[in-house]
Amino acid sequence: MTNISPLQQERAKYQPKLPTSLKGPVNLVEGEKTESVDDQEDIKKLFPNTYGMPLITFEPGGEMGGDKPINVGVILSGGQAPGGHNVISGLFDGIKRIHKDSKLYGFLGGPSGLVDHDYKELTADVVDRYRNTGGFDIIGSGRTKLEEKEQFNKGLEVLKRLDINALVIIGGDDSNTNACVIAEYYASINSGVQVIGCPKTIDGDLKNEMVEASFGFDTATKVYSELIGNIQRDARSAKKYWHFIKLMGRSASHIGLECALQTQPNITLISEEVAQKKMTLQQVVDYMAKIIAKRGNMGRNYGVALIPEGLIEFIPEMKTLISELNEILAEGTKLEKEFKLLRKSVRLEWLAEHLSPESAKVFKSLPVGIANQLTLDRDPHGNVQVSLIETEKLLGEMVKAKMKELKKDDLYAGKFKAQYHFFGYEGRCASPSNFDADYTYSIGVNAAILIAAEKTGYMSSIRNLTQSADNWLAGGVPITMMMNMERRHGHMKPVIQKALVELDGAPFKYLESKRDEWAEQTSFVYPGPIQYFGPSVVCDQPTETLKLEKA
Ligand code: FBP
Repeated sequence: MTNISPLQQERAKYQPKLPTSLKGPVNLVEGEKTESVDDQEDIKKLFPNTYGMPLITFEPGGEMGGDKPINVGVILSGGQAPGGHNVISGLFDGIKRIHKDSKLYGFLGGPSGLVDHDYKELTADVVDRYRNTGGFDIIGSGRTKLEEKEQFNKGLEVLKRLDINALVIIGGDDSNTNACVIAEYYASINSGVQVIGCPKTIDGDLKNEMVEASFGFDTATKVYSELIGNIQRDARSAKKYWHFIKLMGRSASHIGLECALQTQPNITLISEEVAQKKMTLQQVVDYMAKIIAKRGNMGRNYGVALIPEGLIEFIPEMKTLISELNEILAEGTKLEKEFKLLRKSVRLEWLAEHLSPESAKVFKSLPVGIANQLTLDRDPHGNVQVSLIETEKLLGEMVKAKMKELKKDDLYAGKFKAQYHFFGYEGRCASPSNFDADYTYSIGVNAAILIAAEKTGYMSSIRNLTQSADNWLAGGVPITMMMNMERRHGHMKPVIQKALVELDGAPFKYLESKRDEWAEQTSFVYPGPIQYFGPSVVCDQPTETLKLEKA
């Protein structure tokens, strides 16, 4: 017996596809100088060394590549996303291609590994064991925020000791914000260490004109869509449950939207739409109840509702409440310290007294469990940990009450029974789809070339992703280009702007055109498991979101 599954053994042999431009020597083409997406003056002032750099494209040919080894340190940061191991294997192969004596070091357990000097060399035999596998276990990940000069200087000590030329940070918007801050600092002190970011997150909210998708989104949404499809088949077979499915994705609803496009459920809530329409919690419940009643009155006492995990933050009254709670609970403040000293039983009451009268009213109306979940520790970047809030149950309870009311008024003749699910962790470490395996390997090789080109403060970017991998465009985007100023932990900070679902974008427009039909009819699609082998029309498809965005 071996602990490597037969599929894993086969996947180990998979050779990820690369864009033609990255297969041999490359030419670096500089594009236009860039500006940040917003707050240009502030960002320029904060990043004098890395602001305004040009876009970079790599084209086949030329002399690129070095005659000396390059040593690189790599960090996996934040939540797991399928393909992280392939970024590392691409990076490894890339630097070895530049010089056979190049070395790759992995900092362990996320950004803290750099500060604590906790690392290991990633040699060929280590890297080979992780090719095309899911997970981040090759070096582990973590959410420590790197923002203090002391941390950067401590990190620099080990980088210098190991003769490391560049640090590659594989992370989401917050981690790449950190990458940008470190790049700026290391450039400002002429440290000789470059910093390159790589776009990771299953949430799909790290994207813009130059970064078409974050890696992991493709695989994770395929896994969730398989599970949703299975549940839809169960719902249609048993005909007795409504399944309320909360989907990860933090603030943005990209995951919910993509899964809806793949599976055609009866209800899909999109947080960004709820915010735009300024819907109250009760209005969201009424919307769901109307569909449930309509189906119930037709004898269809079953269905599937997709709920983005960040929904609660987008309901205006909840948003105000959360931001007031964030201010009160901002780490290190007088109020936060006071709050932490209180007995658990009096905490909610105490908080209500410190909120505005409107927010106190909302706070008191919530089930105690949900109110408590809203007070849990923020993550190191100051975000509410939405994955810990049981929004699906909150909505389920409120819908149940509404169905009773409708029944009393003779507007509903069906039966409502709910089952609850939360899909998130199930998809984050899945074996990467061919798309993610190819995309991440390319991101890694591309990062190695950016390093050889002596660039810093850039994100490794692969575009044109709806084409075959041969035609993908490789290059670099200055991270400052994606930044704006936002309030975090009670202060204005430069951060990468999150990409939320665009309500005038093609993916949402398509959902909007279909959802009434999907609500009333049963139009379920069952995508089945990810296919790794077989016709490319089944195996190598990008997400529906990307296809619609690029159509
Ligand atoms: P990243 O933004 O770091 O990629 O994390 C994404 C995510 O999976 C979110 O969808 C989810 O809200 C969060 O991580 C959960 O965090 P944790 O792993 O700390 O429970």
